[in-house]
Parts: sequence; structure tokens; C-alpha cells
Amino acid sequence: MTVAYVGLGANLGDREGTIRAAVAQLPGVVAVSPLRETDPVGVTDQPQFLNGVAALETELTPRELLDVLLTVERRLGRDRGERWGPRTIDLDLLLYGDEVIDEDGLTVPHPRLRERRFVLEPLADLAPKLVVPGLGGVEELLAELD
Ligand code: GSY
Repeated sequence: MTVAYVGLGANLGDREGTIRAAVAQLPGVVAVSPLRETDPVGVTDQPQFLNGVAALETELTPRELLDVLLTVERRLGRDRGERWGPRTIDLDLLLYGDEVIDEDGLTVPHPRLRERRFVLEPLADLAPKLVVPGLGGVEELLAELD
């Protein structure tokens, strides 16, 4: 059994309702962080996001888990047309145990985790002592952003 962390985000429609519906469809969820209202990062001319993180205990492989995330996104109306644009739901595989993976379409830890407060804060809510493989402690990473 591996503990994996999944980033949750939405900035269109009923954001909280869609995030809760996504969490209900994820296998093995053991904890969900508080959801926070966050300013959009990257393309800033878009609506505010609601962000959080879910912890899962899973026997799926990382690739199987990624496929589940993409399926749930599709079911909830996610259109992956615009890479940095607004979205009804966004599910990102952030961490999969202590594994470091760099394969086609599957990079873990998530490649932009270190620069995203909207990911690091809810991760620290769930697991303040968590060490991100190759990067260090989640609280230290947050302190580096300050
Ligand atoms: O994959 C992240 C989608 N996204 C977000 C987000 O989830 N939250 C905030 N605050 N800004 C974002 N910009 C992008 S792209």
C-alpha cells in the first residue's frame, strides 16, 4: 500500500461541489485538506481557484492512478483544450510514496510542486513532516517561498 497525494483545483462553476464529487470518486481517500480560495497563478486573468489536496492509500500503480484521475476529470466535464486556462476540475498526481518518476506524461513529484503555494499549503495541512523526494521537507519548501 502506498500513500499518494493528489492536488485538487477548480475555478469554474460550482467549484466546491465539483471538487467534493471528484474526491468521492477517488479510490482509497484517507484525508482531504481544507479547501482554500487562491489567486490564479500563471495566467492571472481568470477566476479565483479553490484548491486543496487529498491523501490516498492505494495499490494502483502510478500510471493506473493517473488514468483514474484523467477519467474522473473527464466525467466531471474537464476539457483539456487550454493548458493554463480555467477549468471545472483539475486533479494532479503530486506524490506517490517516495518514488521519483519521469516518464512520458507522468512526472512525480509533480514538476511545479516546489513553486506552488496552493499545493504546498494543503500538503502541509495533511502532512507537515512530509519529505518531498529530491526536494526536502514540505515546511522548508513553504518557507523558501516566503
Ligand atoms: O494545475 C494547476 C491549475 N492552476 C491553478 C490552480 O490550481 N490554482 C491557482 N491558484 N492557480 C492556478 N493556475 C493553474 S494553471
